[in-house]
Order: sequence, then structure tokens, then C-alpha cells
Amino acid sequence: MPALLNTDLLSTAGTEPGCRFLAEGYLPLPDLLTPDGLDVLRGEARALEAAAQRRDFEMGCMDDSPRHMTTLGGHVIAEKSDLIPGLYQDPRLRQLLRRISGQDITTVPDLLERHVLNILHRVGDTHGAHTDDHPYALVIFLEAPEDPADGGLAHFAPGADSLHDLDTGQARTAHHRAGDAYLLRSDTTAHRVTPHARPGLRRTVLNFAYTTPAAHPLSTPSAAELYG
Ligand SMILES: O=C(O)CCC(=O)C(=O)O
Ligand SMILES: [Fe+2]
Repeated sequence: MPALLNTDLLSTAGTEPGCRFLAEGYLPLPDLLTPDGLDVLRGEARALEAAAQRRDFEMGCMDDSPRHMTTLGGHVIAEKSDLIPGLYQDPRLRQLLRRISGQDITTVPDLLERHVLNILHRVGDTHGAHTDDHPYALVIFLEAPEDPADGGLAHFAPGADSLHDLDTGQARTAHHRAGDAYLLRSDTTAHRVTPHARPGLRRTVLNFAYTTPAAHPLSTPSAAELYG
């Protein structure tokens, strides 16, 4: 098995002074995966996609924001893959997240939510505005549109009181490439993925949810609706 994670990034990310994660709730982690790691994980995701389910609905508990995507929940991934649960449990990832966040990062007990696969693959596909139930999301890109003009951007509003803050000047967008990742303070940062602007694009991410011993997870129906 090739090394999946880029050890340079594992040892340096979050060490720079004034790390922007605490202020912005977002930190890009470019090239978190090695080229071989990206290949292997992309192959695993392609194999798992056969079990994934198409979702097209508006999420009531998130201001009726749209979901147009194909998803696979953590419980199915745990059944069918050793690689992805193994990566989720890799202590070096929790160590990295501890350094960046300054918090005692732990895994999420809920199998459905701990590691999920999200695939945008049709024109107009989008993962609409929401906050997550757990405080930290590590989003790892296995496929992504090359051109930011094609959509698939992470769009987020730090410290948002309301999902409407995504429509204000405080919101930002970020483009990522396959092999990149980002860390999000996902329970207090309103976020969404901008729609795919044309056919033929694919954006596949793994979302790893993490928590802390002190956190009280929100219990919205959102995960069950999207991954159940
Ligand atoms: O795909 C992304 O960039 C964000 C994913 C996300 O927000 C989620 O899975 O809850
Ligand atoms: Fe999210």
C-alpha cells in the first residue's frame, strides 16, 4: 500500500504564526494526498459509487436549500471499504487537526456521519447551504473541476448566525484540486458547494467529521436525509 498522506504537509500545516483557521473557520490543505494516495482513493471511491444513491430534494431543516448530488453514508462505507475507515482513524490526521484547531480532536461515534462520500456529477449539481452537526469537517478532494468558473467551489461564511450570511459580503469562495483538502469549523460556518455550471464535470469528496470531548453535537435530521 502506498503512503496516502503527504508527510511534509502533515508536519507543517498549522505551524505558521497567526494560522487563519481560528479567525476564518477555514484552512486549505493543498496536496494533503500523495499522487499515489489520490489514485488509490479515487479508485476506491469509483468502486463504492455503485452503492451510492442519487439525491434530489430540498432540505427542510436547512431553509429548504437544495441537494442535487449522489451520496454514500459512512455505515455503508464501513461495510465495503477498509481503506477509508482506516484513513479516517489515522492518528496523524487527528494530530494535524489538533495542531490547527488547538482542540482535543476525537472521532465521531456515529457511523453514518463519520466518513461520507459526496459526488456532484450532473449540470446544476450542488450541495446547498447548511451547517454540520459535528464541529470539524476535513473535506478531501478526489475529483474536482479544474476551472473555478465551472463551479464546485466551497462557499462559506465564518461565524454565520444564519445561512443567509452566505449572501453577504462576509462570505468567501475557495477552489480546490484533486488531492487537496480543507478543514472547516463546520458547525458554526454556514457553507455550501456552488452548482456545476456545465455537463461533464465531476467533483468527488470524502468528508471526515471530527469532534471534541466537550462538544455537544447538534442533532438535525440532515445526515439521515442525505445519507440514510
Ligand atoms: O464538498 C464540500 O466542499 C463540503 C461538504 C460538506 O459540507 C458536507 O459533506 O457536509
Ligand atoms: Fe457540511
